Amino acid sequence: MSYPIMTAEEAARLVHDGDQVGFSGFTPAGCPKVVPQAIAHYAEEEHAAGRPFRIGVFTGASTGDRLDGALARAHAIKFRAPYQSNKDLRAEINSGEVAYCDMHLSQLAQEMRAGFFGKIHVAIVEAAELTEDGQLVPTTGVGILPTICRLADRIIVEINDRHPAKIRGLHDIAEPLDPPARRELPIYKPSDRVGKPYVQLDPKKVVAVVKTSEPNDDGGFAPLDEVTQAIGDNVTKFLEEEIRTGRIPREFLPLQSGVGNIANAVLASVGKSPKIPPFEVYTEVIQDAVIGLMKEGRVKFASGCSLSVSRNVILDIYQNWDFFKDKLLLRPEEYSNNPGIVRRLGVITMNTALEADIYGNINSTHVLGTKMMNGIGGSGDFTRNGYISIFTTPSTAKGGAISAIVPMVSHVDHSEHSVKVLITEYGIADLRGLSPRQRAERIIENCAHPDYRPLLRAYLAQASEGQTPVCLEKAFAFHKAFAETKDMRQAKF
Ligand code: 0RQ
Repeated sequence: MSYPIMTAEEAARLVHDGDQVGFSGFTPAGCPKVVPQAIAHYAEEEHAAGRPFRIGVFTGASTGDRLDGALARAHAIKFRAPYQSNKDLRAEINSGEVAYCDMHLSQLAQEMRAGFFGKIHVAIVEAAELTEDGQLVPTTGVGILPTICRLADRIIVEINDRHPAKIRGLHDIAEPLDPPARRELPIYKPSDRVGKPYVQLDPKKVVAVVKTSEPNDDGGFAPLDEVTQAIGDNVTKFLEEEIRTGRIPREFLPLQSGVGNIANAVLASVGKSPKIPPFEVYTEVIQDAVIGLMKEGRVKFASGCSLSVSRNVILDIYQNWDFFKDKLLLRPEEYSNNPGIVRRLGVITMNTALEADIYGNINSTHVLGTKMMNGIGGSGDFTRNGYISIFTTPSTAKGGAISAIVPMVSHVDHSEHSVKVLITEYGIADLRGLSPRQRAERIIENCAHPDYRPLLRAYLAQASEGQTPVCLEKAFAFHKAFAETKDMRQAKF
């Protein structure tokens, strides 16, 4: 069959007010680019004509500015799940204009299939190739791609010729059976394949094919500074000691690392250690540091859901495809983030906190308790099930006016039960096997910024009762001080 070739503007008109729309990709990698922008323009025209136009947006994770940013600025989003990191969308979420459902990424596809979100009308997906019989080869991000292609009535495909046909084979695409028919997902090492190198879709559902050459957005990373370097070195020191004592097997275990500057810096530092053998990565986002370490022979294999790398790095990968093709694998997030597989493989997880409390609870999502930053993403999928789950954070934010170590977190994403190690630029708090009282001592001593240690000790002195010594009256004294004076150091105990 021949597909209807259209412009992005024509394709955008196939999306209607009230539709629930699924998009491919994970981070800006693999997201459609020109059709979402055209939908944003169409929404603005509809609004100008006095007609409503708002859609539900489902993605793998965060997207590019041409998707979340453009649609948010056009006031075209009424519902959003499961993760975002765009400043304009964040503003709409925090003002209440967009209903945002922050959730564990591994669960989204199953919950969509189960009908928890209602009907999915349209799938808009990026592809490197689409054959006449409906084999779709994704690009650099997968996310929920196979599920939305199956659930949607209408599929719009952006064929992006920046991604060469030779990447067929980069992907391992499968969807598990749903309960009660589900069996184990047979991945026993990061390089195991369980699916096909393409998404099989029904060609009759393809209502438009749009051709483009647009590259992924290129965020880039901040250069290492003293703080991120010290955090990376502390993580490395911790892992080296675990290998030395035999608590981590000598051949090492697969690593997961989160998104952002700190995660990228941590992985780069771990990779340089001569005491850590070459290792594998089982993660969701493969960032620049992994590719650099692969070239140095330090990373043997990386399985993820997206290749979220800078533009020069993706060019390097495609130019040296023979070297990379048997070292990289991209899967749907239902597999890359699957809690059962993470537990089975013994993945060592490394994620970033906004704030941690002295008992070991982590807030990764809400600035000062109420304002959404990005979302929990895959951090919960990995943290709860990791062999050892590590959280890193600089000890302070905003020039020292905010302590990342607080008496009580203002929002909980990862509870004390899931968090095994906390690391800042000042040191390592190994929390394994400790009671809340012991954890509090260790976190204050090893991780808090020296300016805040006396304040945290003063708090703890007033919070002396119970298994978890919380002083309910003063638990949010840091946050209250910041709200009143813009400086947590003004907290009074
Ligand atoms: O803001 O840039 O305006 O100064 O938060 O902080 O230190 O640059 O950290 O870029 O690594 O992101 C938790 C957000 C960290 C991220 C988070 C301010 C700080 C700065 C960013 P400015 P940094 P990073 C899998 C893993 C959840 C999802 C996850 C994240 C900005 O790692 O979204 O782990 N994690 N996914 O100044 C107020 C505090 C603060 C604070 C920092 N306590 N209060 N502001 N900031 N601490 C990936 C996926 O799922 C796709």
